[in-house]
Amino acid sequence: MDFPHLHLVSFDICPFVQRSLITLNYKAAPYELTRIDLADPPDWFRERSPLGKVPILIVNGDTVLFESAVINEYIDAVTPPERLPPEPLERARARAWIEYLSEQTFAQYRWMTAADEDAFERAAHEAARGLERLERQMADDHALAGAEFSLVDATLAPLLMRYALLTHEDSPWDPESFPRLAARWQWLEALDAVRDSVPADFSQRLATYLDGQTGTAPRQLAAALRRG
Ligand SMILES: N[C@@H](CCC(=O)N[C@@H](CS)C(=O)NCC(=O)O)C(=O)O
Repeated sequence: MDFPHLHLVSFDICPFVQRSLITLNYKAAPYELTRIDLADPPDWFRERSPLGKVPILIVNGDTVLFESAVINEYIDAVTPPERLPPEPLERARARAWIEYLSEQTFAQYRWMTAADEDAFERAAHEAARGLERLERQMADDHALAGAEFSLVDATLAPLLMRYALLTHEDSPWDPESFPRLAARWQWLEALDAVRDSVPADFSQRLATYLDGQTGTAPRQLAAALRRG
């Protein structure tokens, strides 16, 4: 069977797209990339993306896959060896933690874009609880911190990359409080697949996006990003 033509449709600062880029990079899969502006998406994208969201993966020009977790499993399946456990229960557990990380990604977004002080504090609290649970789980769970890269890592890296960049005194992230997550991030950030999953000016692009939000917290975070 010929290797399928993979065409990923992307928005530069989207953490869900980044998961698929990490997977494509890690698996050294050839792909075509089209960046769109989510604030003004082209008509063809509206027609092809069932939920109006990125990422979508267009396979062989006609079949559209959506939902980053599903896209990643497909990429993984066509580029063996697979990076999910083969045993059904372990595989299901890894998928469950990928879902958990999606919730944490939304919590992070609520924190980054909070419209007022109350919302910012609530979101910081919620995000910190999510990270605490993850840190505890990582103590003895190889689904989360195995010896090798997995699709869970492809999902974890975008979340931790943003926390590492968004320094703020009220950040839910603190490497000293989350040593296992911090160690995993140190390992992940050194991977080419992770480094190459965002544009070189990613911080600036994220800062520009945050500057466009209402509320003072996003602008403070944008300023922190610009300071570097
Ligand atoms: N569950 C989806 C979430 C994707 C998602 O929320 N993408 C955002 C950008 S980061 C999006 O396309 N938002 C546009 C919208 O909601 O209209 C996935 O994992 O792919």
